[in-house]
Amino acid sequence: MSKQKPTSDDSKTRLTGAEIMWATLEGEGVREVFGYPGGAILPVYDALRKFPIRHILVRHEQGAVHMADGYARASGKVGVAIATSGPGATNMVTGIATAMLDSIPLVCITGQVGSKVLGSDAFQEVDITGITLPVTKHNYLVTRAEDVAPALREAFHIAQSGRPGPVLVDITKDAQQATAAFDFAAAAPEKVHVHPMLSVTQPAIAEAVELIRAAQRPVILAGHGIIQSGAMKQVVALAERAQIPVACTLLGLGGFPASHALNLGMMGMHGESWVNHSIQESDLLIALGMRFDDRVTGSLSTYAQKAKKIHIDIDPAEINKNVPVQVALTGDLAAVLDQLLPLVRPRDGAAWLRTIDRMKGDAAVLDIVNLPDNGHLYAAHVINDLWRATSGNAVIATDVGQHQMWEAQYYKHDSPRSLITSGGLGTMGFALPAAIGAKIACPQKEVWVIAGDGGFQMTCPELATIVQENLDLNIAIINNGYLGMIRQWQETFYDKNYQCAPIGSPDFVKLAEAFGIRAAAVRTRSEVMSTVAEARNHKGPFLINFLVEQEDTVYPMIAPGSALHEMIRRPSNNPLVER
Ligand SMILES: Cc1cc2nc3c(=O)[nH]c(=O)nc-3n(C[C@H](O)[C@H](O)[C@H](O)COP(=O)(O)OP(=O)(O)OC[C@H]3O[C@@H](n4cnc5c(N)ncnc54)[C@H](O)[C@@H]3O)c2cc1C
Ligand SMILES: Cc1ncc(C[n+]2csc(CCOP(=O)(O)OP(=O)(O)O)c2C)c(N)n1
Ligand SMILES: [Mg+2]
Repeated sequence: MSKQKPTSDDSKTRLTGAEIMWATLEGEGVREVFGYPGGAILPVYDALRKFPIRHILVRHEQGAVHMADGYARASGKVGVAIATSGPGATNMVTGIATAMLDSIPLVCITGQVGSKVLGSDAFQEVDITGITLPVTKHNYLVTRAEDVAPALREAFHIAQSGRPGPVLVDITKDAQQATAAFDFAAAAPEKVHVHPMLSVTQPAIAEAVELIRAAQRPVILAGHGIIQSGAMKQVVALAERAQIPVACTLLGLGGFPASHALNLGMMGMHGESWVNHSIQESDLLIALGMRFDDRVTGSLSTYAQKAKKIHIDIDPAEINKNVPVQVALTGDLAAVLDQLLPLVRPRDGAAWLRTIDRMKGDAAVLDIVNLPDNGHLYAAHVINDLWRATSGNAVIATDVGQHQMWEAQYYKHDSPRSLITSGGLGTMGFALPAAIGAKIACPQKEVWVIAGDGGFQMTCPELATIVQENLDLNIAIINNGYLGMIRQWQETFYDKNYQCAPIGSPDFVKLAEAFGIRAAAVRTRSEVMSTVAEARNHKGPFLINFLVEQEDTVYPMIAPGSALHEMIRRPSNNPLVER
């Protein structure tokens, strides 16, 4: 970390460490932060009134980090969360790990006990830099007021450069109280980490171009890195010029428009069968900003055996980590594609696209919109209806479980940053606070939470934050009376031994009303559209408790450790039947 350079006239710019913290955030362009006070961070809260920054008081520090995370995912900016030492800091850990696993840029600031008592088991002392070392991109313990600005400026730089991620800055109470000279410009990081195009040499580019030219059955694997790099246009250009079909990861949804004719849909454990079969039959995979997660590959020893692979990713650690590749182009995706695209010649992909269409014909789900109402309310129908009602334009924050997978299958995302979901850590309780962050980042956008009855109960006290901030966002609880994804695994792999899978809930309508939020329950399909319309027309938050079919299963599914093509398909009596 670079130390702030001394200025010639310190007297004009001397501030407390706490004031320096806010002034630095202001200088970094921060307008909103999410936080919760406590003893070791009180000097910071005392100084807040002097700065034009909106502080959103949360109900739990995990919520603050998920809000900062949702804010970052929706806007592309760095999210900021603040907590006190000890329990405040440890409550942040799940949120930080969630952001780390999905490469989300955050700066988390914690108060720490005084520097003189560090290591003495002082009141509310925990070694939060030690605890978060494995789940942060970097972290700092700041013990002097003059180091506050340089540490924070470096934290912002690290959080958003290269592969983004969360950075924690722990500031002792005496560092917040002491004074130091403040000069924002002088506190800029000395070492700016530039990410060179590590292996983007002309021969490597030429090799990639030749692999694309020669391929008969290419597939683009579209990942989260497309959205993070802002490379959507380049990816569409590549796919269209070379007529290559595109399969998306969960976090890549929206990075390539769902309605595009070349979009196959989501790959992996709950991807549609034609998507996974295309990958297994492919002779060239072009992986763009995705990390071959195990939810995506199934068993590695049987993964895409016939395919050569090109991997474009900003993080060299991802290259050859899970899947060996023939050509690696390590750098920012948009910049790499800018070099590659002019060299790619139009190709005729019709034969391969026809083959995939035939696979699709065999497995395509009938348009569930047109399925007759059989008196049951299926989660897939609810989500598909929500997609139609919002014309696919809403920002959706999902929780984790079956409803998350149905959302991925039945809400079609055409634009980037419109799906906010915890992929890598799979953190239940994420959706509600993340949606709050998204709404604060993008107040003009329509924002919906889609949460399960289990996960919603993990962070529902944040309903109070929605009311406090007067946020106009809507909540859909997909209430199946179960920890549904757990029940599904027990049904399939544990002989239907539904241990601890049924879960009771409060009356969610009454719960919402107790917070001052309008709410309604929906039990039949015929009520879905009218209730969604009521929620959308209502000025202010609205919660809908969808009482859906209890023992419903997400298909297709790949059992853990199985090959990508060994899918458990929809049984013929499933309401979402296949042809
Ligand atoms: C219940 C559950 C079920 C799931 N089922 C599925 C499933 O069926 N299918 C599925 O796909 N996922 C599924 N997931 C999600 C899965 O666990 C992973 O989170 C997801 O596949 C990761 O997608 P990704 O590799 O695109 O994104 P990330 O994990 O975010 O990786 C992004 C990659 O892009 C790179 N990158 C970042 N910025 C840039 C840049 N500027 N330029 C170039 N590269 C960049 C990064 O280095 C990284 O390698 C599931 C999750 C849960 C919780
Ligand atoms: C914090 C946390 N604890 C446990 C899990 C394991 N888990 C994954 S899905 C799931 C069930 C989710 O139930 P619910 O929220 O009702 O959603 P549903 O699957 O029914 O749609 C559980 C317990 C998790 N992902 N996160
Ligand atoms: Mg449930």
